[in-house]
Amino acid sequence: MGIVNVTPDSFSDGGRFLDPAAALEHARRLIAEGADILDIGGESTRPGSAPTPEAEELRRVVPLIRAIRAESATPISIDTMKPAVAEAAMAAGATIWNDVTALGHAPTSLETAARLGCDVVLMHMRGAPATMQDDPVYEDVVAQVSAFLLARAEAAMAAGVARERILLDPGIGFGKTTAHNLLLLAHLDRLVALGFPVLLGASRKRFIEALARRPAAAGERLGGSIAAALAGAAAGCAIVRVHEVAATVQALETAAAIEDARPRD
Ligand code: HH2
Repeated sequence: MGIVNVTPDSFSDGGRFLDPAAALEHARRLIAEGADILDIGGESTRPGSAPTPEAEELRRVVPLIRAIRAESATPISIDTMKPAVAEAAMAAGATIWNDVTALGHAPTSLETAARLGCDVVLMHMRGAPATMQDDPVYEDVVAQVSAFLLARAEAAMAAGVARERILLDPGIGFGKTTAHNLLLLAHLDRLVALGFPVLLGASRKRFIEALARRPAAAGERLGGSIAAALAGAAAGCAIVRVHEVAATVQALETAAAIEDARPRD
């Protein structure tokens, strides 16, 4: 899944693709590099970010989705917490609702997802982006994130979302310390064992710099991003959400080929 952020303030590429022509060009490039899905976002969820008004978010994402759909069959995901934005995105040609609030932001989110019949990504976040990094504490982060995701999947199904439409995401960096992120990355197999496809979004996130021996600005975290993507693939994650598609695809292909060549007993 390649990321197209149409925002002025995303943590790693804010402002680069706010211009519609630049965003479309970026989407084309990610498809050419091997993205199987494009994730379009019009509201930044980086730590401390302010909410985006609905009309502005619609203005950023809907024409872009239409333009991509007019020239490509690559599946499109809309990264939004607003039901009205998800609905407009689906009408424009998206088929996946990626919601960092696990359909918990608006009272109508669950029923809207059920009515739209789209795939839904349910992500774990602690609190809201404005405050989520204020001293996050968990007793057992893997167990708590798993329990939360399972409860949200059950709520979605109770509202009428089909089981096979649901994907789960641990929400790396969303209300988590570096230690929490590492525990989640080391136990992705436990999330996969819940029985839903798992999406992993670790690309360019801050924990990579926290682990590095040298400072690494957001655009300098490709190595760590690939390491996390490979860990996700090895644990059975279905989708990795990344900024740098070409290098990630190459890494995944090489890792898969090495795995295939391993002796089996
Ligand atoms: N991370 C970000 C945004 N959306 N969605 C899912 N399902 N999983 C994630 O890990 C995830 C996400 C944050 O990254 P980015 O899109 O690069 O930045 P921003 O939120 O600042 O636009």
